[in-house]
Amino acid sequence: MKFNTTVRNLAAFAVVTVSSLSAGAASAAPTAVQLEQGLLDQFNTDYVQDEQAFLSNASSLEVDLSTLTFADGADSLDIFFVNEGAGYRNQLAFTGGTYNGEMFFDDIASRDSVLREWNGPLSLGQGFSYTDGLSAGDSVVFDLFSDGRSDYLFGTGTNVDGLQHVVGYEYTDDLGENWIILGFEDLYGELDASGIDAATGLENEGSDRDFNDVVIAVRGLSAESASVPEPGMVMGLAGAAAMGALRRRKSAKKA
Ligand SMILES: [Ca+2]
Ligand SMILES: [Ca+2]
Ligand SMILES: [Ca+2]
Repeated sequence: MKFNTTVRNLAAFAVVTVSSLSAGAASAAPTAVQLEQGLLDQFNTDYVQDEQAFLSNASSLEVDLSTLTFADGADSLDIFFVNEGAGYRNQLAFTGGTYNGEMFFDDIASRDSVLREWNGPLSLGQGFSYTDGLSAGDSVVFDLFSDGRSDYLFGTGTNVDGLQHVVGYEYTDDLGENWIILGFEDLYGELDASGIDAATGLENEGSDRDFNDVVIAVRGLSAESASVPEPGMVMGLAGAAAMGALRRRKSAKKA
């Protein structure tokens, strides 16, 4: 009798374990989604920089990307591929909530993009919807793996070349939904820099700083607007409030 009880308990335990594991995996898996054509066209027109066109105001971001969070009231985090103007085959991941380095596009190339590849697997506007694993206020960070070599985050401090590699824009659609559009630069170094970077010993890649190497649109995030930074000024984690105070002090001094 005791033997039978043990077997039943073990069996019950095994069933519970398996079902909770499979439920967890299923709830975390993203759903494939497609961006509405009108919005895709709009984002391509407004936010995809011409190939090799230097984006001179990359340090004057509309959006302070260090403040990206999962929005209060959002049902899901939806990430859509808008375009790519890159010869490299890049990867993109995000971290936030229960996701740690979640790779959502592992080969960013398309037959229909600015710099197309015949065997590119992505179609413009395709994306993923994450419905679990994020709570309102969770910070969300995106990470570009440049052809599997360097990885670049928002900001300058953590990037190997000390430069900005992401620009962000905010867009509100006709339904009142808020979008964050991110444009990434995948080449190492300052504009047109070549040879070895004396500061790091790494090789400059003759960057065009066009920030169109990957462009994505994301729904379900909120961010603080960036104060227009002084030239060369690095936005810290102190955020918009501290920035506002600093600007007020500067204005007062000038006046
Ligand atoms: Ca490009
Ligand atoms: Ca390409
Ligand atoms: Ca570029």
